[in-house]
Amino acid sequence: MTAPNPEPAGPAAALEGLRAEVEAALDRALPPEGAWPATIHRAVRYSLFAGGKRIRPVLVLAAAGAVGGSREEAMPLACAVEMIHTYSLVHDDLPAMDDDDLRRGKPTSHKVFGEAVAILAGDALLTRAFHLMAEVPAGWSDGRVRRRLAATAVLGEACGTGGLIGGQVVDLESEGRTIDGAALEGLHRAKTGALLGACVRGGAILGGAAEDDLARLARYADAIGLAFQVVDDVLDATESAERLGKTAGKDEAAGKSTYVSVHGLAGARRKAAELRGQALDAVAPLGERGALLAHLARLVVDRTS
Ligand code: GRG
Repeated sequence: MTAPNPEPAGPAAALEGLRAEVEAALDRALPPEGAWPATIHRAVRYSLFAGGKRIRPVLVLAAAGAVGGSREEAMPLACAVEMIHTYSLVHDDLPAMDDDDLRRGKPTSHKVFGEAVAILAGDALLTRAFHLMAEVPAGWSDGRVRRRLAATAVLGEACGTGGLIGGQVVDLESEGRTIDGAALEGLHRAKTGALLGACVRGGAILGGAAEDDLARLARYADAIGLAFQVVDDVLDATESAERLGKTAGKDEAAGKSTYVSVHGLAGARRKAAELRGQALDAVAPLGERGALLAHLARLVVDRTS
């Protein structure tokens, strides 16, 4: 394995550096906008470079770094998770699903390119994500190939019917119905938590984590995966569309149960703070190595968009 990359001073500076590296790697991982057929590459790039926060790829790189792995080793997964996340947003916004006009502060893909191209842009992002994970250079050691395969399996499971897809189906079925706290938690752990969990677990696997660190990072992943959605529910209820870059108050309008409707605003905020505490406790034994993950846990809970 290649040597760990040095971190710039402080987690905030490290985070900015990683974001810039992710932007450049995503750009390299896709055909240029004018490549044949240009429409699909324009649509893919329109959504992928629309200003996402890049929380998921940074989590991959931070998890790999926390166990001594390199960015080079983890970058394909970092790009793959952002492609998959973007595909899920493009498809979620379609008229057949959430029927939304605004995403990442811009008109949604189907508003700009039409429904058929938006569906295909999501498909292209999902396909390219797994293609990228399968691009293993000749000459890699068996151990390195096995780690890449294991991370790919973690990613596939998180996107499947037990994760992202399953959570989305339950979410669609729960529109206009009241669900209890346990059902809501199950839905969120699948729809949002599974992919975030795959970022941390996959990054740790690619970094060559030992069993005890893997278990710590899995606990961290479970906590922030749920915290992310609890905070999303709070923001949906309290923030403007302008700040969120997407339609606000949609959950309530669609008659969906949320952490806020089930537990109240104060209860949802308490839950998010409790989960942040669990995430920080999980990575505390890593000391300085876990500083970026700790910073990200605070960002996920304290974010305002
Ligand atoms: C269509 C298979 C399929 C799944 C859709 C992503 C999703 C599942 C639904 C979108 C609605 C939603 C609230 C999802 C929860 C995940 C979430 C909070 C997404 C937004 O993630 P951010 O805040 O977005 O990281 P950016 O734009 O910053 O990347």
